[in-house]
Amino acid sequence: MWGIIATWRMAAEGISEASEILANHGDAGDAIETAIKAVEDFEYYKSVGYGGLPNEEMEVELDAAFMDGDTFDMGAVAAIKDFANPISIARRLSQEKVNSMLVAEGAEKFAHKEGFERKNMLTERAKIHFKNRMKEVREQEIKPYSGHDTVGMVCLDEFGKMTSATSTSGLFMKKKGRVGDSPIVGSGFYVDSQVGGASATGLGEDLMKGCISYEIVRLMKEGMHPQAACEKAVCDLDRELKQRRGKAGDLSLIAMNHKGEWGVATNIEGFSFAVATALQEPTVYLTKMIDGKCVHEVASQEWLDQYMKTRMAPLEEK
Ligand code: SD4
Repeated sequence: MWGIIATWRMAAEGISEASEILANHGDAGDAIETAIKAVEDFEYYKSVGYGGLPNEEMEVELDAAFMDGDTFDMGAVAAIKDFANPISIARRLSQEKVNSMLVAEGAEKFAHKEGFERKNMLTERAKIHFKNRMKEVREQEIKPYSGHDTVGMVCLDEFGKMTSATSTSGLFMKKKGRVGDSPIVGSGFYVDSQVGGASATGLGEDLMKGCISYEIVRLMKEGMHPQAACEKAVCDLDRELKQRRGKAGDLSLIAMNHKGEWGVATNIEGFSFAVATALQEPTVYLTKMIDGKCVHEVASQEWLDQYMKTRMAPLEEK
């Protein structure tokens, strides 16, 4: 059995590439890195890699992580600027026994020394988004942070090895140096090849309060199906946050177990995800929570076409 699951529609092309690697007896580390790079490289996805939206100083600071579920090796970068593929740097760091999570200049120095590709990640399109948002924030008192989609994945190869990985530009207009859940083990991602893995997208500040990716893996270890584990973890954290703090941020989780069974849960409307396994062609789903249970629907061709059209539509300064 092999399989790969990822947050958001934007992962679909990467998932397709990865599924070919996995079908041809490839490694879960190579497959997941390839899939995440595809998202990082596509400039119209505005919350991951090239084209990612900047912080409040109009700089693109990126977070990424990689974990190997056989050895628990993990590597992460946070608030890194001007490198094309943060995921590859995170994977390289996962081979280090110490110093495997680096931030800002330290991460950049490491990446430079290791010969990773430098790239100015701020696109003209992202600059327009920034200027328009600044104007909206000034005129309409809207929250600057809305509009953010981290890519997070879990992958299983034919040999039983599992990996998990994330990549994000974090929250639009975040403070310089702000780090979310995505590079934080247990919150943005976790994987154990003997059990399964999980990865998150949403409001990092709230996802971290539940160590939610680890919690899902823990529930799967107790025998829960990934779907039940995701639903329980998301509902419990959503409820606790509302009880104690009056509100809960966006929480969306994907998971896969060591058998290639998968699950997804969210507390928002319109969460999409992509999945492919030895038994299932790459498929994009939309999901919503009804009475504590998530209902997944295959995305229609019309929805998929519209998605790309809006992402790539010409953008003008307001
Ligand atoms: C963060 N969790 O930096 C990320 C952002 C995200 O969907 O996932 N957005 O908090």
